[in-house]
Amino acid sequence: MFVDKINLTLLSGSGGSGSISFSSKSSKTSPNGASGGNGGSIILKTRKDLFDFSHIYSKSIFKAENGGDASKNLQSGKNAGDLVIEVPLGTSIFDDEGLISVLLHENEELLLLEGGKGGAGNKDLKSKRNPNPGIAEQGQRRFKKEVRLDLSLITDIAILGLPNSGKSTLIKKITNSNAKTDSYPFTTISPNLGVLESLNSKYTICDLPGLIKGAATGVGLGKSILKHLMNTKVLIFLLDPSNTELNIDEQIKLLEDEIFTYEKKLRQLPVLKVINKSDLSNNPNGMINISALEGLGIDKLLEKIDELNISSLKALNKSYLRTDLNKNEFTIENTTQNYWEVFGHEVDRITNLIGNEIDVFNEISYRFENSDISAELKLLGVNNGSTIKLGKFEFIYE
Ligand SMILES: Nc1nc2c(ncn2[C@@H]2O[C@H](COP(=O)(O)OP(=O)(O)OP(=O)(O)O)[C@@H](O)[C@H]2O)c(=O)[nH]1
Ligand SMILES: [Mg+2]
Repeated sequence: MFVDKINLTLLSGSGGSGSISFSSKSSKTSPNGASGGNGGSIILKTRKDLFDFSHIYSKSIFKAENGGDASKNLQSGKNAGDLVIEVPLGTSIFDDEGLISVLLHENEELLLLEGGKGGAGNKDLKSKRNPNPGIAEQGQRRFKKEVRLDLSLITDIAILGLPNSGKSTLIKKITNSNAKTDSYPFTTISPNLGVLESLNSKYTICDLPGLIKGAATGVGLGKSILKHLMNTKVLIFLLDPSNTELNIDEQIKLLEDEIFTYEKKLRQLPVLKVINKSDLSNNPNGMINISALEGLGIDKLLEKIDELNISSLKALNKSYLRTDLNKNEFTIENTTQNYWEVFGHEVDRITNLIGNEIDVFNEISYRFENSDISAELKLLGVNNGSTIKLGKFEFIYE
């Protein structure tokens, strides 16, 4: 089964906790609690020989390992390995805010979800303010993300036509594909890929399901066919003179209408208009005439393909990466008058401390005062005496 859309739930690993311990030499003690290990991140990586998501289809939840907790006396926790999910070239990644990234190149990596950072031990929390802290950070909690992956196949040439025009017969004839062909329409319901070796070059070709009127607005397989055109460089319109409903010009019009309605920039791609089934009728037309079934005119077609110098052409899709990924975020809610509640990862970073109560309180106050949250609250006009809730901590703003 060809899977070109998939939803995944991603969970990175939590960071391990730092430790609280002290070395004591004679009467002097000094903190020596080490840091916890980082949790595993989730990375997408493209692999050239993948052409859909069927290898991850049965597994929709991906969970990276947690970092190890630190032990006493300078023993750090172990960093967890990253979880790498392999995807085909041409993968677009979306979350509920929209497009995150488009991966088009071989071995391209996207750090999609960072692992939780390991917590600092009391050794690393030493400061002028507190040279002998009895506190450690807990590991940062895991991050969770729901994403949708959508594939637009990367090919040199896409064969388009109405149902039954002979697209699959053609790809079978000129490539190593063993696409299914039959005399009824809609034989092909997902793309077939093949590699064409001409005298000069090698091309990847894709035979798509038949296009019908309304495809661009979702009729039939519509958009799930047309999206593959975003990563191809040349279109072949395969036209069928034996079609009893639409003549050649009407077929061209239908294909153009649907393709350009879907995306007007597709006008930039070169189109080879090819009349198939020329064994059945004479077509004294300026276009390329072939019979995919009987192999007539194929040499001429390959010649035309070579003339396009496809390696110098570009597909429409561009690499893309949204920049706000993995940001330290927070949201502030002013639920009732003089009561401000703050949520998000930045809150965790400030408050995830364990140990001696006074040291914990002092450290949180210090972090809060130096954080973007404090600056934002000022901008929002929070009054002195208001209550601020940060995670499970509440305090009065002054
Ligand atoms: N006479 C003749 N018949 C052909 C030729 N090419 C394809 N056919 C026939 O046309 C019918 C449809 O061929 P397919 O290759 O399955 O057509 P398709 O465009 O892939 O069809 P869909 O996948 O349904 O869109 C089959 O019966 C083929 O044998 C040709 O050059 N000459
Ligand atoms: Mg077909």
